[in-house]
Amino acid sequence: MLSSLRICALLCIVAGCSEYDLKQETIVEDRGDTAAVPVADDDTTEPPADPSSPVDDTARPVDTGEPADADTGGGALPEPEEECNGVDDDGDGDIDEAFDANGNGIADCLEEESYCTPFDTFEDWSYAGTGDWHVESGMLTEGRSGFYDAIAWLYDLGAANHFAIEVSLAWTGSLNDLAGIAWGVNETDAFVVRWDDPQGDYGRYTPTGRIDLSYCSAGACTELASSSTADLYRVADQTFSTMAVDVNGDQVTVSVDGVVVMTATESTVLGSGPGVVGLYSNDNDGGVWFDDFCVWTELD
Ligand SMILES: [Ca+2]
Ligand SMILES: [Ca+2]
Ligand SMILES: [Ca+2]
Ligand SMILES: [Ca+2]
Repeated sequence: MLSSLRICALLCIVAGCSEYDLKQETIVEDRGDTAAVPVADDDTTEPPADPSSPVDDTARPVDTGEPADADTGGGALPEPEEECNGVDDDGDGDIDEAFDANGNGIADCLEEESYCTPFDTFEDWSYAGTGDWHVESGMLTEGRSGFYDAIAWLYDLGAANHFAIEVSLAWTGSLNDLAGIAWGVNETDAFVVRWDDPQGDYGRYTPTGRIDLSYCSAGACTELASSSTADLYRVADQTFSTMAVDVNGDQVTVSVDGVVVMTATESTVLGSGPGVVGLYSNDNDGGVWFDDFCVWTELD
């Protein structure tokens, strides 16, 4: 017996047992059991208190308030995505944004290329007046000294509420005045968007150059809108810039090299084009050069 007790005591010492440890274990177990019961009791007692308490009633509407419901609903519904369809699907105020690959202002799915020429020939074109129009090295050029008003035109491309016209423009020499795009042409009458004083040789504008929208009749042009805020200086070394006109209802937007340089709301352009489209030149002593002329219309 004694030897057995000694062995037990020894084992107890080696294992690190003590009376204190045993008491601790018991306390921990008791606390856990005691704690678990009151918490469960508290949970069980809370719901009956809610319906009878006015404070809880007040709290309920806050819990079931609209923001919580709206958040749940917003997360559940998929956000509408913009599609190319002539409708503002995502409701951001822009129609078919990010669907204009060529940047002409007309959505890809709705546009029709009505005409495009790299000016290898000038055979389909007509012109009136004293302009010196001719094709040279695959470009259309016009230029001579003296005041004149020259419009070259193509055939009738029909009517559209939304149309866009683009051309590449360059200059050589000096004392170049006005060059641009024409539509709704009836020989010497036309709507024109013109780029004036591109080399600043006449010092008319600061910064250099100016864009205007005018209606010209037999050489007399009535200005409808203009802007000279953009720097439109270009060296006369035959380097091309792109001029683009977007007419959407009564809204006219003019861009140069992809930057909007003039916007106007002008009721007289409603239903004006594209019709007979063309190019405009006035008093370009050194010479203006045109290339890659294109016209697009938006399908109904
Ligand atoms: Ca949109
Ligand atoms: Ca759309
Ligand atoms: Ca486009
Ligand atoms: Ca001139």
